[in-house]
Amino acid sequence: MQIFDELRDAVVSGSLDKVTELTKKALKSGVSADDVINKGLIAGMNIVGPRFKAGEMFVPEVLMCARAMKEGMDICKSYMNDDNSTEGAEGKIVIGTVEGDLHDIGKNIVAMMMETSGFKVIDVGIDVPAEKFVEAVKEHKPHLLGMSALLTTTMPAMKDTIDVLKEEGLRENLKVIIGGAPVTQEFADEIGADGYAADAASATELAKELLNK
Ligand code: B1M
Repeated sequence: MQIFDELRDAVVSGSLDKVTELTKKALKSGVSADDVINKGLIAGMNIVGPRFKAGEMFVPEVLMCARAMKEGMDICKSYMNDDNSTEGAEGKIVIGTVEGDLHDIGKNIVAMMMETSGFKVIDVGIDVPAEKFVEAVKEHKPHLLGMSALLTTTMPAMKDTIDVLKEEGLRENLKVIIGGAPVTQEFADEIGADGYAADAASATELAKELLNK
């Protein structure tokens, strides 16, 4: 569909105005928010990633793409959240990006999808130290803790958080799920997480499965 190509290109060029306009246009014409996100916005970031890696795009440009993408997601969220009546019906999750890591696009998509699937989501943000995750668990008493990492160097912070949860006696009644581009099921097993998900839809399914056990 042409609108998806236009949206994808608007994300790649980091144009906030164009992404805003096209996202609204697509949603108003009846395209689902899921499709706008997956076929337009994420498709754009999938082009940005390799270009960034190849040195063809630099941090300031990628930040503009991220900002445009976030705006598009916020607009989608307002469409998806028309009916909040199921909020919390599936359970409660505290979610954040681990210490040292500032990437939040994927985490935000996971949070948004969980929220629209009936979870109450407490988003503790980016660069979250183990102690802050633990504080949030104590305060909100969630069923699940979700951690995201995009850097190989910040993956160990997931294990650190699980270790502190154990020390504080908070691990037993809590399901821990992890994700992010460099994270794998093998890593999840290695650090004692309850599960790994490759994308936002799988994260939501996994969360439901874990709570229904
Ligand atoms: Co960064 N960055 N970045 N970056 N960045 C990567 C991750 C990188 C792979 C690019 C590359 O060089 N190839 C590379 C990491 C290499 C590595 O560790 N092996 C990298 C680097 C090196 C860096 C810096 C060090 C660059 C520098 O400064 N020289 C720096 C680090 C800053 C820091 O965190 N301390 C940096 C900075 C940035 C920006 C700020 C410019 C920007 C982030 C903006 C933001 O997030 N607000 C940025 C971006 C955008 C990227 C890439 C291009 C795109 C990431 C993204 O948003 N993808 C990325 C390249 C890439 O991944 N191909 C890259 C789209 C998003 C929808 O996918 O996040 O994977 P993703 O989320 C998915 C799944 O992974 C999953 O579901 C999501 C939705 O489907 N998922 C979960 C995510 N979290 C989950 C949690 C779950 C379950 C599933 O359960 C709880």
